[in-house]
Amino acid sequence: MNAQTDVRERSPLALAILDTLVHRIGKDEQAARPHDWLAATIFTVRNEIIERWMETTKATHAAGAKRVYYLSLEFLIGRLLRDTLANWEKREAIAEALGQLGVSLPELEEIEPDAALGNGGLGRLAACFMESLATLDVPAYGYGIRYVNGMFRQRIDDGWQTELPETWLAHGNPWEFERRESAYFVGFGGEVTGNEQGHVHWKPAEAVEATAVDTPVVGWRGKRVNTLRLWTAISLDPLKLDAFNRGDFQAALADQLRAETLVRVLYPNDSTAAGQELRLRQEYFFSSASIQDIVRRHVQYFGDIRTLPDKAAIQLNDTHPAVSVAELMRLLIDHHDLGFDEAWGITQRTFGYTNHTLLPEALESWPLPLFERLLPRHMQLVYAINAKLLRDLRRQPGVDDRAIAAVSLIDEGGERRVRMANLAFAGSHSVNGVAALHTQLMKSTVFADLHRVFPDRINNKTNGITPRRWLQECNPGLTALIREAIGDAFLDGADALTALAPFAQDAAFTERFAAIKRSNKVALAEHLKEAMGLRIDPDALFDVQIKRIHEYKRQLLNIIETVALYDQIRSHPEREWTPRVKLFAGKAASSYHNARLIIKLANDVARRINSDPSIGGLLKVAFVPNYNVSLAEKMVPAADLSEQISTAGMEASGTGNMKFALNGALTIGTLDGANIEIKDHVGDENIVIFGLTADEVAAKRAGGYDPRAVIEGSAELSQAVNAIASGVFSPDDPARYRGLMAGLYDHDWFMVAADFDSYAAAQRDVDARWSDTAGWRRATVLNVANMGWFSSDRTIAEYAREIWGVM
Ligand code: 26Q
Repeated sequence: MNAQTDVRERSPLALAILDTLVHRIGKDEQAARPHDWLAATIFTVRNEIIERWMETTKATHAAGAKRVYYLSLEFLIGRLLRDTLANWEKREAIAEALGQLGVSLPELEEIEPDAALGNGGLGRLAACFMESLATLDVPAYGYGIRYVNGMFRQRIDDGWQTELPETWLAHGNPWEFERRESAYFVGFGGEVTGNEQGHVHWKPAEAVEATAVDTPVVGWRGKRVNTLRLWTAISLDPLKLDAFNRGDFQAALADQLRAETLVRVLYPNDSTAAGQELRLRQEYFFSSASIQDIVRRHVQYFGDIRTLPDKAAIQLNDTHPAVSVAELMRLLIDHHDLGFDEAWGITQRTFGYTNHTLLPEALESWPLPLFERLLPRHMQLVYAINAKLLRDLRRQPGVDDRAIAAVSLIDEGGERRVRMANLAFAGSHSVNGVAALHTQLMKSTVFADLHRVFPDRINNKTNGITPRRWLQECNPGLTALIREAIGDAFLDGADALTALAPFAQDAAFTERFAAIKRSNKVALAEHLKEAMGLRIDPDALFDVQIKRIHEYKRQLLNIIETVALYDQIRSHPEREWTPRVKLFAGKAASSYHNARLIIKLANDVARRINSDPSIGGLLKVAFVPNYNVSLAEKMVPAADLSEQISTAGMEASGTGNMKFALNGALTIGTLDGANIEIKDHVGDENIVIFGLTADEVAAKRAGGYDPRAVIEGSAELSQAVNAIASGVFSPDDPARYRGLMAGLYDHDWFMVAADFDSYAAAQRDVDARWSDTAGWRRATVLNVANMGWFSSDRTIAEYAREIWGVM
């Protein structure tokens, strides 16, 4: 840290931080370590924010305004200090104050742990939405779980992924406020009894207490501060005195353990996690606490539970909180004495449901016996809802048994299961997809029958990203250049970025733009050298694929093409190859065998290529460990090429694709998810599209696709696949990739072979474009200029008007 300035020159803000350090952290300047300064800074900032937080809450209350509740099992918010200071417009003031204390703000920002309370896109979307809600001055609460261990930390050992616990709370969390007074009982199991008056009573066998922990969410320019409310669990009576009196320490400890276990881990997005009892417990725990909290607040402020839909809009982030539908029904009927039909009307008018996936194996369903054992009252309500749903259906003309079976909340094929997507669909007035193609496919595939019955329910809300974090904060150089060119309007409305378009023709401007990209690449190169000893040339094309590792996202296609390119460079050293750095990062669900193997393959390929002097440094490959929000903030601004190469029809939207394009990377991608809308906005000439369309993929799958013939018909592809299969990249275990490659020959579900030639040709097109420096620069500027529409402010404004009825 820097030399300290004279004590007399300290501003009130510096003195406030110092005072916090001493009185709150209990350290003096000499003893304070970086984490102490970080905590003191956050506490000081938080103090200022609290006033606005209370103001906004009071104003909402006074206005009797409708509130939005975003229920999500994931909030991938990352670090908060830079984001909060930037939005509060206090970053310079705090930097200056800390400077007077000999402390560097950027260094503090860099040691803040990521709140990694999510897997990937769905969790990050929830975080962007929270920021946009506050920015648009929408009264909103995010509800989720305060996982003690969020997403695991990834270490790469000899090329393999190792999962380590993420201990983000090790130094405490100065952002949060524990609200002991906001606590609710959440019961599990037990029995349901009824009396003669028809009153139902559920007596759970066990219960935990959900306690609220609040984090302030500051919108752009500090206009509004909303609340992210995460639930933690404590055992009902921590000491369980009667157990202790009887000397039953085991029982008391078991209770406590059960509560702690509930909020210990975030489940990965793999199908093996589905069906696990603890996951259903988590879903109910947080749904119940959230719905109780919402209902309590409504009754306290407005008195009458019947007006709930006028004052509360609850959005379900995928089906993970779908049991909330049954929970609200339970509270309305059992606690507020409403009749079934009235309760159902209120429920439907209150909920909206967002779907994020079409993969049938990813649609949540629970074995009926498990659901019934854990939630006996909810099981009854699910049956009652189903009876009404199917009864109404029967009255419609042309509804046959097949349609009834498809719409039913219970899957009767084989072991009976409760279908959470059908429950969420039936219990909501709005069901939305997250990109145009995705919404269209919802209507024509997984939800076809429900769509026929409820033709007005499905609607589209194309995803977005917050330009504060994903442009202004992660790319200050580019932000400054844009301001100089077109003024500040884009800071308050990203659509204004279109004013940048004419500058694409201005060579002096595009040169400065390119210089900023280069300096971001230098910064990333330095970081990677420090973090992993990697040496890369900032003048090479940075080709980046960073996202969860999944076969449908086709990291394998990229790796195989890299191997083919490597072969080409060796065979034709006389050609003019574009120097490339291929960067990969992402985590694999720990039980997902092929995803782990793909990580190992990327590392094996990297080792071999990087140590081959014969290609003269023209190609470098690296797998960067522990991908998270903070790493994305470093990699996105430094990318030249954004890999968005999922099998068409499988990526609901993607949001990484938006982040790259907004930071002036060109996309190489399939016609999938939001890539299609990105193409429509940036223009066909400024994006590189390849591969099968979703319709073509479906047709191929239906009509005898022969991957073996495709592989054998492509010299480049078969060479690469055979090299990998025969152990060229794994001499220590030549059989390592035999199974993975055999899968391509056998079925190739993800159409890697089918799209290979088209992808390889697209990559050579990228090379050609890169050689045309002026053309490349023009295209990158036009990407930035046309990406404003993908601001999550636009997305949230659409939700607010069309689903929630606020704004
Ligand atoms: C389900 C059951 C049991 C355990 C875990 C899960 C689970 C957890 C996380 C299922 C799915 C997820 C995450 C899904 C996800 O991130 N989907 C992505 O959502 C983004 C935002 O809409 C889209 O852009 C991506 O296309 C989509 O893949």
